[in-house]
Amino acid sequence: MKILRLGVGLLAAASLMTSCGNSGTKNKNGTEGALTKNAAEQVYIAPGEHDDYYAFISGGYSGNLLVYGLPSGRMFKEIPVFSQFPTSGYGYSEETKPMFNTSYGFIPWGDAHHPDISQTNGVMDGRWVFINENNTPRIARVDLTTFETAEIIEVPNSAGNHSSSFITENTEYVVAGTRFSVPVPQRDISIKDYKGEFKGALSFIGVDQETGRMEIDFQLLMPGFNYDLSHPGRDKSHGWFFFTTYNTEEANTLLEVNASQNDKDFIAAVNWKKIEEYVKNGGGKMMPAEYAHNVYDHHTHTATSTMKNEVRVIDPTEVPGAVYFLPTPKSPHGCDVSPDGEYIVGNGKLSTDLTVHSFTKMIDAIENKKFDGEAYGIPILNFDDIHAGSVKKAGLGPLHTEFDDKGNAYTTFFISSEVVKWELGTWEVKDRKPTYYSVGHLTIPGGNSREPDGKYMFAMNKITKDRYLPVGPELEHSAQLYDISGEKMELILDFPTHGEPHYAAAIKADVVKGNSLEIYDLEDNKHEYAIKSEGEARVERNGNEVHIYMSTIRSHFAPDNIEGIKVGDKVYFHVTNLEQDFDVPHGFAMIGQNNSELLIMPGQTKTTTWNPKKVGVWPFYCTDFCSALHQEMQGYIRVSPKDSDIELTWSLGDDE
Ligand code: RUQ
Ligand code: CUA
Repeated sequence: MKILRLGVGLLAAASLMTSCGNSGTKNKNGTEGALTKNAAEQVYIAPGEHDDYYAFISGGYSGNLLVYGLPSGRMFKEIPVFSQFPTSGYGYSEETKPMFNTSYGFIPWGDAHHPDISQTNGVMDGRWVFINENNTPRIARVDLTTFETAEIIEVPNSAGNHSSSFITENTEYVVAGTRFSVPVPQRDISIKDYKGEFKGALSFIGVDQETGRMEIDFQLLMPGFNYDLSHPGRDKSHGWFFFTTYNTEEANTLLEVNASQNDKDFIAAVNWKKIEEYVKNGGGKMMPAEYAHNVYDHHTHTATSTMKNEVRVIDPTEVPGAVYFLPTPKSPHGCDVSPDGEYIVGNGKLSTDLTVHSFTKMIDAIENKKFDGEAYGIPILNFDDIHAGSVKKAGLGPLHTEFDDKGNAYTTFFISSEVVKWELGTWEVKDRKPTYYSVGHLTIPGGNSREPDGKYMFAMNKITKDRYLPVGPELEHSAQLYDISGEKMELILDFPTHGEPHYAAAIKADVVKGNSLEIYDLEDNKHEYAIKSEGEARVERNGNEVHIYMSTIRSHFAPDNIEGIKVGDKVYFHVTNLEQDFDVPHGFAMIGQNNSELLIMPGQTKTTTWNPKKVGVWPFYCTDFCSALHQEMQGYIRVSPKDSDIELTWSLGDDE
C-alpha cells in the first residue's frame, strides 16, 4: 500500500509542477497561445522544398517504422518491419513471408520500440536503422538506400526485448537486452523458483561493416533482474555498455509493489571489449538455442530464413573485470550517455532526482576496488564513489534523456508531463516546458551520438486527448517539436504520429538523401521468376500449381487474358515491373484473393497467390494510379471446373 500512497502524492505534486512550470499565455486547452509568426515560419517548408532532417519514429504496437521530416512534421513513409503491410504486400507476398519466420513459426505482428541509426566514429552515418521487437524478441535492420527492412534476427533466451536496439560507436554491435528474465534454457519449473533460476540475457549482435548483416556474437547471462533500457559508452567510455535494471528484488508477483522495495537498483556496466577478447580466445560456451535469421536480398527481391541452433553464452563471473553494478535510485528506466561519454544518466521512475554517474569515477573506483558488496558474484560499486551529481527535484516520473551540442541535457517527465532542460556538470535546471500529454521519449537529431545537433528536440507523448479534432476513442499520439537553439525551449509545432512512438532516431537529411535508390536495376533482377521483357511472359502448369510470369509497363499487363485455370488450382502471379523510371510502381490485385495487393517497384518482382474457388471469368487490375490509362490496366482469368480440359492459353491483345 505504501506505493499506492506514493502514487497519489506524486500526482498531486504533478499538478503543482505543471501549473508552475507553464507560465506562457494559454488558450482554452491550457496550451500555449498562438504561435508567433516567427515560430510558424520556422517549421514552414515551402512547397517543393525539402526538410532538414529525417526522423525515424517507432510505430510501437503497429510494428512499423515511420519516416518524418523535420521541422515540418510531415510523414513520408511507413516502413513495415515486424507487421504485415497490405499496402505493399510486405509479409503477404511469397518473397517477404520468410521475414516473419521465427522459432515459434510465422509471427506477423510485433511491438517495435527503439530505432537507432548506424554510426562510424561515434557519428551517425545514415546507412541503416536498427529497431527492436519487444514481444517476440527480434532485431531488424532497415536499409536506408531502399528504406525497406533488409534483415530480422530473432533473439533467443530473451522475453520482452526492451533494452534494445542500441548501436556502438562504429556499429560493431547492435545490443539487445531482455526485459523479462526467464529460465535459461527454458524448462518446466515453478514460477516461485524465480530467484536464482531465472536469467537476464544481454545479447551482443555483431554487424558486418560492409553488408550490415547481423550475427549473435555472444549473450551475457546476467542475474534475473529486469533489463529496461541501455546505451553504449561513447568516446572516452567506448567499449562499455550500460543497462538500467529494475526488480533487483527478483520478485515474481505484484511487481508494482514488490519490485519497488529496494532503495536503489542498478545500472549494469558491461565492458564488452573485454568480453569480445575473451570470446576471441575461445571463451564462453555454445548452448543449444533455436532462433531464426531472415535476410532480404534486393537483387533476388526475396527473403530467406535460416534456423540457427546454438548461441554462445557467457557467465559474467567468468570474465573478471567485465561487469559491474552501479547503484541507482529507484527503478531506473532510461539509461543515457552524454556525447563525450563521461556521464551516465539513470532516470529513477520513482525518484524525484535524476542520478548521474561519472565514467571517470567509475573507472577509478574499479581500479581501486572500491566495492560495496556483490550480487551473484558481480561487484557492486559504492554509490558515492561513482556519483557525479543529481538533478534535484527536476520533475516527476523521469523517463528519458537526450543531449544537445552545448552541454545541456533534456529529460522527459511522464507524470509531470514536461521536458526539463538541465546542465551537465552543474546539474542545474535551466528551463522546463509542458508536453501534451504524458511524454515518454524525446529525440534530438544526432542526440544519441558524439555529435548531437542543437536545433530541434521533439517530445513523443502517450496521451493526446484534445490536441486534434476528435476521431472516436482511439487517437493518434501527439508529438511536439521545440526549438532548442536558444536559452529557453520554444514549442513550434504539434504533429500526430502513428502507432505508439517509442523513441525515434533523427539525422541530417543530407547524410541520407543522396543514397536513396530511385529504381531497382532490371538487368540486375535475380529473382527466380523475373522476366526482363514482355516476350518472356508465359504461364506454366505443374500439376495443380500454375505459375504466371507476368510483366507490367504503362499501361498493361503481359499476359492480360489467361484461360485454362481450374477450380482448386494454386495460382502464383510473379509480377515483374519493367519500368525503369523513378516512382512508377504498378499494383496488382485479383478478385477473391485471400491475400493483399502487391505494389511492385520499378525493376522489382513480387509474387502473390490465389486459389480460384468459383467457375467464371474473373478480373485483375493495377491498384496504383500509374498513368492516364491506369483504369485500362486490367486482365481476365477464365476459371473452369476442376475436371475441365480447356487448354492453358494466354494473350496480350493478339486476338483483336
Ligand atoms: S520505453 S516510453 Cu520502449 Cu520508455 Cu517507450
Ligand atoms: Cu499500372 Cu495503374
